[in-house]
Amino acid sequence: MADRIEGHGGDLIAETLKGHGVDRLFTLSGGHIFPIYDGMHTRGMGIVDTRHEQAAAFAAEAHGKLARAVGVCALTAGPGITNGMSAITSAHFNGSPMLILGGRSPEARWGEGSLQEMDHVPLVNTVTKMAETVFDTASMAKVTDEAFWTAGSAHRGPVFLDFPMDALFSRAEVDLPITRAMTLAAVIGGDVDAARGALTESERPVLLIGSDVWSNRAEEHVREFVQRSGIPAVMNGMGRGVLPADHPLAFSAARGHAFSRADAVIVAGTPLDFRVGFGKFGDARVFHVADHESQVARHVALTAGLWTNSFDDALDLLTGDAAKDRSDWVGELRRVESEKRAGFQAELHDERSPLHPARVYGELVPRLQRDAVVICDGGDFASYAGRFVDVYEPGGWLDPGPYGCLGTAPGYALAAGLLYPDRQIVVLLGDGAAGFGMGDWDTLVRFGINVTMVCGNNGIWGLEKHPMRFLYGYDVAAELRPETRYEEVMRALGGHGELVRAPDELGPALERAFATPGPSLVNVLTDPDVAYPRSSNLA
Ligand SMILES: Cc1ncc(C[n+]2csc(CCOP(=O)(O)OP(=O)(O)O)c2C)c(N)n1
Ligand SMILES: [Mg+2]
Repeated sequence: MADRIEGHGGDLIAETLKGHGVDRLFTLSGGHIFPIYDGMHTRGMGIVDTRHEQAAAFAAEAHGKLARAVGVCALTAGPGITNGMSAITSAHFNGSPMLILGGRSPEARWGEGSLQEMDHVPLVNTVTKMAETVFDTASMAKVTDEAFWTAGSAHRGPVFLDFPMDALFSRAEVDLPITRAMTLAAVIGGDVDAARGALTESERPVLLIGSDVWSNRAEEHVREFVQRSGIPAVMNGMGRGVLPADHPLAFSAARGHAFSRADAVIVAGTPLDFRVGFGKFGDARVFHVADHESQVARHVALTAGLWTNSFDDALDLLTGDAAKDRSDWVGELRRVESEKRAGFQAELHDERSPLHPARVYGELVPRLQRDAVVICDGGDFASYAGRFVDVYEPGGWLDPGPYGCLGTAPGYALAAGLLYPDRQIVVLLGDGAAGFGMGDWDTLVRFGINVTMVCGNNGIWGLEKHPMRFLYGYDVAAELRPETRYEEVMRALGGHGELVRAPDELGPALERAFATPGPSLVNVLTDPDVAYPRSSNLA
């Protein structure tokens, strides 16, 4: 990287990003951001253009989650940025490192009514770690560098910059910011005294491993900790796969039992939100270990709240050195896990047509590779994925996270496919969710993304229809058209499509989809009367 550079604003931004190892930009075209394209294009950096800014922004978010490096998108002024808002907000809720480069109408005419003249910073302020308009061309490299570091350091999240068009097209000569390496000494903050050795005597501890274990690159250390301590673990979000699903101390179906019987629950790297019963685990003592002070729960009476850049050191602090035999507890959980899994078998092999949604997983799961990347986008159909899909490698599971935004799939698949052209990438897609992003199936075709989308087509917004009927005895606004031919849409856009009406058609259709390069959609007609057996409170 040159020490000094002369160029337009886009050159300065692109050169800074290149210095940080960025090699692709997700975007949808707009004149306000042409210099950013020019800066990246002339440096041989990839420009991945989508059909809707939500896909560009979700792709940047997913790149951040998967690669554990800041994902970058450029969104044009006004509607480009508002179209990206849901993905920016998802990145905020998910702690995904992401940099949004926004266009902005020219400063010299501000107030005169230029096209898309809008002040974006107040809009994005509440869901970003940093949001700034860079008025001065000569500052663009330096502020981009600062934004990059801010997005990528714990607790990670989205950072927004926009650039007035006149400043972005102008030229400057500047020193390039020096790229710093991030080496931090291990630090543990919070209730350190209350935590020290607190688990030494615990009979029935459970560890919940969440996304920030993965995003802080602590998966190997946490795996070793589990091995050392013998403490059984459950996983959520990007924490799935930190222990392979077939590890003797990994549990999923027994999770409810584990939380209700535990005498201590250690939650590492995920908020104590609705996904974990808001952090109420019966009488268990609760320990929360986060990657930043701001992330430690305040709504739960914690025995100890810790923040750290070294999850395994914090966990070691809790357990102390003494090894304890907890084989009875682990045996109890294994029995429950096996019973629950045996109880799933009937629906996994259900013979009905249209299919029981669980049968889709009965066919799919045995065909998943160990390092498959599984992406969930939908209501009930996606919830079944959480129950039935076993993850064996961390970074192999992408759900929308606590913001629960439908429509993530095309952007998430785009990022995953570009990162891992040789891995199996599978999207579990509700038919309602499909409608949010069909235009970007075209993007998946254009970029040759090897993804198999399996659409659970029940003809309804199932996760809304069933609860509404339960509450009111009727439902409105919950119908979709039955048997919509989503696979024909995929074919029309240049991908591969299959329709499945009966269970025995599904396996061969999946095999053909996996074998076909580029995107495929397997449209599986599923029984609208089956509702996911939900036990958790969402609100
Ligand atoms: C952007 C957005 N809009 C609305 C919702 C509310 N919502 C949650 S699940 C759901 C139904 C999803 O239907 P579908 O994708 O067909 O899956 P199904 O439940 O039928 O399996 C809706 C509308 C949401 N989560 N996100
Ligand atoms: Mg549906």
